[in-house]
Amino acid sequence: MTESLQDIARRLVAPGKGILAADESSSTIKKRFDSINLASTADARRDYREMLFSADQAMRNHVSGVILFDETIRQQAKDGRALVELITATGSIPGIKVDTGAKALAFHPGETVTEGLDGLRERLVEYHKLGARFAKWRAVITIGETLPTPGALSANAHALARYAALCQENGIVPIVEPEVLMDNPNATHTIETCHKVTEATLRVVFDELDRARVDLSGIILKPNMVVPGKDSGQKASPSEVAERTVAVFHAAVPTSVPGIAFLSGGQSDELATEHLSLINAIGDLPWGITFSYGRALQAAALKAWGGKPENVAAGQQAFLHRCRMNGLAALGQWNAELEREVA
Ligand code: 5MM
Repeated sequence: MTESLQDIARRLVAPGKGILAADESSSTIKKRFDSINLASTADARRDYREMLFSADQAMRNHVSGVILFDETIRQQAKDGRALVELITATGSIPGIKVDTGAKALAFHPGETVTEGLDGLRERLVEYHKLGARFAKWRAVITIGETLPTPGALSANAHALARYAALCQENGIVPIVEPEVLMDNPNATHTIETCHKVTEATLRVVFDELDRARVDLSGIILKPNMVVPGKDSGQKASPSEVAERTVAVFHAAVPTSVPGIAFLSGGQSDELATEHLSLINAIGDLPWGITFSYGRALQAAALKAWGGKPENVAAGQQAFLHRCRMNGLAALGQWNAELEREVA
């Protein structure tokens, strides 16, 4: 039986579970591998992802879905099984990144628009056959003295909406990711500015989704949290981050959206977990709120693995630890003592 968009979306934000963003494009995974002095070959990328997806306990108990890159959805594990099969065997749902990246937006210096709409309908049909049941598209919004501009906001929101409609037409749940950056060069903006820009961005995104006739009950929103820019010198308390983030959602996210799954955006592993937990601890929220972390789930595992087959168990252990901590955060039950105890 075909699962409905609503059922898939609800499974992605099941209590205590969240999404592993493993959709690094070739240039990003190369950067990650550079940090452990590992050459980024197709086999090394396969080995790394195989290590993560076969971490049985982590996947089974804490990972509702995995976002893959085009290469990965077509790759086989060492035993010949498709990597997608490793994921489904744990009960987790395979997903796919379908945008082709953020490109300079004409007449908008310092801003980008995310591309990938050409041929998307046909690609979605193929990805569905390959097992993907949800997709992801990331729009990038930069804060600067005069940024973001209305032109960049609407171009990105429009593309997100067209992508989301195409996904739903093909039985695929769209993850709608408008990321307001915290770690762009010279990110001196305050938390107050991030608050305003995130709210304005989400309003434009939901206007465009509505105009494109997207069914909000069959999407997942993947936003940033409201935090100060990394060069601002401002130190916001975790509770302020949580309160402002939830205030933005109440102002701009319709309650028909079933789930919100955060990106980590360059926050430290532990802070990304703490913020998520405090957000959930606020309670009485109409959305399922969880993680869809890339760096904050993988950084420790990548380091422990180091590209060496003899370190697979250590890499999986580090991955399990971050998954457990974030699983607790998704329930609003994480605390720092627990983090150190288990570590
Ligand atoms: C895993 O990183 C994703 C892919 O980025 P590139 O296309 O640049 O390689 C990225 O879209 C990711 O899914 C989100 O930004 C969340 O990741 P973080 O690391 O911010 O949690």
